[in-house]
Amino acid sequence: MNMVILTGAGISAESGVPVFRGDDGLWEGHRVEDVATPEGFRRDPQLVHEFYNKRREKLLTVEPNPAHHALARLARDLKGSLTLVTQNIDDLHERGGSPEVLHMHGELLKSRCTQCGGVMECREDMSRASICPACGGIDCLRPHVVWFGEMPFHLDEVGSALHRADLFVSIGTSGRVYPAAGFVELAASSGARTLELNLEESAATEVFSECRQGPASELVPAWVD
Ligand code: BV8
Repeated sequence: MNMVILTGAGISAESGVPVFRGDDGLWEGHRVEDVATPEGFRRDPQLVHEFYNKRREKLLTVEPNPAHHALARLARDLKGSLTLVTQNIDDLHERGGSPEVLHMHGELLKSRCTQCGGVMECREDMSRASICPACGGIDCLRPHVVWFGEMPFHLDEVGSALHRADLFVSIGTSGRVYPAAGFVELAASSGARTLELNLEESAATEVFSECRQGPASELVPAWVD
């Protein structure tokens, strides 16, 4: 049984990581164009560093929830036949015990040098770490995340996993951001069954063969176990 699981901000919401869209969503108070595009970073790198520094500080204070732990159990049971791809840039899947996580939108706890492309751990205020330890460049570090208009990571690997999937499960995503939002159609066109686990209806709900609604920390363990 080949399975692909896609997660979004909703799986980390009960850990205390804010989602993007919704009342106190991350995009509230920030224009996406200003904090999640390469143009915004070029215009005002300090603003963007502050946006990600705040999220990094918050991430270091939260813990994985039962949904993350349940997916780690599933990975152990399914061994190599589970592909876990996340839109999230937090490390809660890893801390919850998942052995392999494809971060298609990058990782909050990493920075990348815009001169040499070097990727390094980053757990502090990146705007102060202005020298690249890999190439010695000055003021050349950016968050290692995928902004709007940038190519997501791991698309080839995810594409082939979707092609051979028997089951595609989407957990905690609004289904508004592409190419992730198109994965369900790719899986269905390859003959996979599709299941959505989400707090409420998403933009893609009617495409799924089955949908269950509720908080991920209850839905995911009930489904896995
Ligand atoms: C690309 C940065 C080219 C990192 C993010 C028109 C049509 C189609 C596409 C486009 C278009 N115009 C522009 C595009 C492309 C664009 C796009 O899709 N725009 C949208 C807005 C229309 N996409 C891109 O630019 C992407 N790159 O297309 O490259 C390309 C691609 C493929 C092949 C060739 C070329 C890059 C997209 C990545 C952008 N970066 N963030 C960061 O700061 O985190 S996007 C941002 O939104 C996050 O990464 C996040 O992952 C993503 C999706 O959000 P969700 O995870 O779904 O979170 P959200 O808050 O929206 O929803 C939360 C859900 O959880 C809700 O449904 C809620 O009900 C649920 N929930 C809440 N609590 C719980 C819960 N569920 C369960 N339990 C709970 N307790």
